[in-house]
Amino acid sequence: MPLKQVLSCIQPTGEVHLGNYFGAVKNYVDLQSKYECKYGVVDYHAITMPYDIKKLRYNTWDLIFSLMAVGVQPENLFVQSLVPEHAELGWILNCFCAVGRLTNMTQYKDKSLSVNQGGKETYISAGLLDYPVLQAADILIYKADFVPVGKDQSQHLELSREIAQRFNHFVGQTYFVMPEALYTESPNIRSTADPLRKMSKSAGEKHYISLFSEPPRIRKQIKSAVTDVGTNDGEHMSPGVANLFVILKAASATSEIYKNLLDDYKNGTLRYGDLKHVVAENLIDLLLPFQEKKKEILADKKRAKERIKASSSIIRKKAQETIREVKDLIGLLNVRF
Ligand code: AQP
Repeated sequence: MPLKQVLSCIQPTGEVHLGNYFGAVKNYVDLQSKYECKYGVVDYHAITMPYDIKKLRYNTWDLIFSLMAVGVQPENLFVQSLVPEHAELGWILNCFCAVGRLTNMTQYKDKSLSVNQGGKETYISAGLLDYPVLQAADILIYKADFVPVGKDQSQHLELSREIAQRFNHFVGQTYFVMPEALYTESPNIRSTADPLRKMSKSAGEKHYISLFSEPPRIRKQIKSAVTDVGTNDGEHMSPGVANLFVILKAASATSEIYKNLLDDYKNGTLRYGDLKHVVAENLIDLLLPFQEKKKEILADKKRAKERIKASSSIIRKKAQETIREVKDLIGLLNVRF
């Protein structure tokens, strides 16, 4: 039996944070032993919001190095703009998606609001509206069975399925596979500075904890995490405390520590300072080996870049095959020059 296909993507818009890692990237690593996996660093997506040209190129490579450092195998990694067939399929799939579905997307609404924050005169790009269709192309082009993502992406994945269904109906055959989301046990990490919003880079520096921050910064960020304003009654856990428990469970090698602290919480004896200390130290224990590994990769950047160019070229072959089939199916010309 051929192995099931896994595909997921991540935007090179800055540092990898705990939300990305516990919500999706940890699964990227674990799934590699069971499935045929492909993971894209999606730079076409990163240009849908205002951005800095030099930073984008830096961020693209930095994200590649970070993913390698946490255990993603280089042969499974590719850079989206090195596989331009994603954009070609994206165009075709645009014609199988209603505009109204795109204007209704939560992320479009949130991000288009943030574009105009800060008083800078700018505009909402058509790319921002359209990026869920490109995302559908990212997934469908590899006929992925499973897509490891955080909960914030569930609406986009549903749209990918809808687009696939509409396409299949039009061509009169089950051509595209219906992709399914794979969630980790912690698919929704909140900002420690404001637990009512998700941990995210675009919300600003205090709203995310980078995997590659120095230990003193991690301690400081966890120490200043919002817990609750009232007293702990052992029953109604506030979003901030719940988030710290989620992070601890995801980071901690032993469930014993987690269980003991949770018992303290239930008994009303938990001191938040103690919880924060344990969370910070467990995080640091988890992250230090990643940080060491990244230093090794950075010491031979050239080699790492060559490996990713090679893997992108191999992965591209599969994307080209799909494009040829799709063009045949919908009546476009297929000429090999
Ligand atoms: N807070 C989160 N909890 C769980 N999963 C999360 N993901 C992102 N934030 C959380 C998951 O990480 C993967 C990569 O997502 P992305 O490319 O959208 O990452 P991002 O743009 O870097 O995420 P940010 O920081 O949240 O960016 P903005 O602020 O621009 O939206 C996805 O699988 C996502 O679900």
